[in-house]
Amino acid sequence: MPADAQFAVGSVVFVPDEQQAYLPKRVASCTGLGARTKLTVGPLSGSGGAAVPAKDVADVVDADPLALEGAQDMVKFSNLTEAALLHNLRTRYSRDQIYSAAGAILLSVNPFKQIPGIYTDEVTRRCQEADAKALPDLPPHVYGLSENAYRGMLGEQKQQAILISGESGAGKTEAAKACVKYICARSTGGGGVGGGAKLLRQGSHEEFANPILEAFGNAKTLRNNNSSRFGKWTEIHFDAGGQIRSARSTSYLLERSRVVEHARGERTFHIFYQLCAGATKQQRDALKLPPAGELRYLGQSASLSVPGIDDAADWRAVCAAFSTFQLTDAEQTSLRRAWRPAVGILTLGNLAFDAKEMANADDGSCVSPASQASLKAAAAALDISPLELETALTIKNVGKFPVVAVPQPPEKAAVARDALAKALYGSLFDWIFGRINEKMGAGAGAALGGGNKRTIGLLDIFGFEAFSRNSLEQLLINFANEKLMQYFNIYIFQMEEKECRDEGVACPQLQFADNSAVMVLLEAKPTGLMALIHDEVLVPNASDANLLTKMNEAHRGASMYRQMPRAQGEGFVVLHFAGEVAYAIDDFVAKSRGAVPSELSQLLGTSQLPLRTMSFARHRGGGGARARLGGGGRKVVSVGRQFQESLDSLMGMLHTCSPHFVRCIKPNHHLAPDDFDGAYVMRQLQQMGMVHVVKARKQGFAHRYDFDTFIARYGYLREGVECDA
Ligand code: AOV
Ligand code: MG
Repeated sequence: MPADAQFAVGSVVFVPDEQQAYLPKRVASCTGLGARTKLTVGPLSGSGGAAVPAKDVADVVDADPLALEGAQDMVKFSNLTEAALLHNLRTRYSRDQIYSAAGAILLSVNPFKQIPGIYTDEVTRRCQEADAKALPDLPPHVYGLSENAYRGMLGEQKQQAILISGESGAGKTEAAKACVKYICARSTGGGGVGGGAKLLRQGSHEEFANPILEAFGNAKTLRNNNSSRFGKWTEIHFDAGGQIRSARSTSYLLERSRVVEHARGERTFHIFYQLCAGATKQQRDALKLPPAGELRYLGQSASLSVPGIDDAADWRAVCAAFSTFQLTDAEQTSLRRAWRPAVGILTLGNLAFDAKEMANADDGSCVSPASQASLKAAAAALDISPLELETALTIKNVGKFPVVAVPQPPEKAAVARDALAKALYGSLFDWIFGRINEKMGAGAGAALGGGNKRTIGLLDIFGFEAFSRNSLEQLLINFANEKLMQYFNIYIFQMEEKECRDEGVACPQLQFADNSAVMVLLEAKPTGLMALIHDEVLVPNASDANLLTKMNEAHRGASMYRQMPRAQGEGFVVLHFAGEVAYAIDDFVAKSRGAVPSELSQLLGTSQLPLRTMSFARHRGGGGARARLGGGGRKVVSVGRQFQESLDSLMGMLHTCSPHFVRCIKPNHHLAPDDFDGAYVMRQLQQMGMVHVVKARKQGFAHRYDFDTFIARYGYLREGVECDA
């Protein structure tokens, strides 16, 4: 290369590209240095070339040969750039190698197709039989990562956590399922044990827990046809011999609002469509289930069926899963009764209210004549009196001495109806979760981690969300992602620096995507956004407008906070680590209260259904934002505060674990196989702070063991090695 040219003719460089972020090109000619560089590039093979636009020249970088090859571990690049990371993933993806490593972090690019041979017994065996020296050199795989966690659990005597992140549809849930499948297979071979452990060892977590949890907790969204609408922490507990003893899952923030409304092109939870499509005539008659097309909450015909989803077959899988459960007769009866609240919710959705009726009726009720049948059906399904249901929805008791019955306008009755449907579904979901936990042998009420060091936990939590319209749900989800990012930073970067200091070795200055400023904005007390939202619920004149005023006053001028431009409506903007999100303030206070009117909670207490055994009472901690029915005079815990508390307890536990990170990437928007949208993938890599991560891993010390563990794993290397010292 001439001394006065930036790039050598014939060398390969990564050139900015609007659609693909960067593409590899061969240098055809190059003159000048720095800002004066004039560059023409052509295809990798063949001749010819075109000038690189002046604005892009500064971003052209030499291509690392390993990235062109598609290397297993990107920490090994000598010329580490974001272009190299991207191209390495692209090259591997084109060969159906969906996994890559960045040191100890596993990257997974969703193939959106079944790739033969990647989850076979042979791959399991290879990971299981690899010795300590060979394991890190195996092709990157979730099985290898799970094997590492399994060995860590046995060897380090420390809880292990597999933390899976990525945006909606990136493959988190599928990765989590693969990990559980591997771990179940890995720990088989011991003597037979009863109950949950046996079910797990047989791999039945796949066969029965997943179909049930996905039926109740997943839905079709625009981003994923099987999107998890809740976060999940699953723990698997082992005995000293490494055999599974029990398992337990905790759910976080079920998106209950989806029960009553969903965006165009999306659906409510799968279970409702499965019930309608799959129940036999006899079951439908017994449940008095109206045809799906008549049920408003299902979104009418627009979203009843989805190409690629067979609701009737899925219903059969859910029913079969319930049988695999090995339930007692009493449990089966109780579960069958769980369909009744589901029907109750669907028929409630058809209740309509109108003001004209209110004027005519003696009792001030506004239930429309056309929905009298739905009122009866909902009351029958919920095993309560129709008259009392009507009264509870349409009349509010105000004051204490005396109590005054105030008829509610149609809009308020509709809000009460939806609040009831959401609370019922939340309770049904918690109840199903509890039954599965019992069956898995962990007991419904066990604490996170359960104090058992021989545990592997898996976190499959909703990714960062930034829609055109965002509300409290998105703020909580993004708050959870900030917390995980903070944990990731602490683990990867700060611990790296601290350990270097503690060990007395020189540590390079590490750059990382520090999100501490936004964490202060969100969780500082007493003026962080989470605290202000919680406190607003407690004041007598609470309103969305007052809340917004308080937020604006507390954070005017803060670097991570802005008022939403008026033209977009009333709200605020947070500069999250993964990008800016504008939150509309409407309904923040009501959503944060999340309560069901006390009239309705009292009424449901009279039902003979398992509703009463469902967790209608308010729970503090664990289990996320549950249905809370008002009344009872207990201390108010807002939805946000409850979520914050359950996250804090999860984080507290994670800080005692050895983490294993899986970062999932979605290759394109339209869920298609063999389609790598470079610009879209690049945005995800940037949001994950991946370039900083790989640089830090390279500069720092990628693997850390205490002395004893190190000797236990690598002691064999001493044998036959002559030592000068
Ligand atoms: P998510 O959990 O990350 O989204 P999923 O795990 O549900 O995403 O994956 C979405 C879809 O991608 C799945 O239904 C599969 O069709 C496909 N897929 C994912 N991983 C694989 C794989 N390893 N092999 C083949 N197909 C795969 V969300 O739950 O929406 O954030 O809230
Ligand atoms: Mg998921």
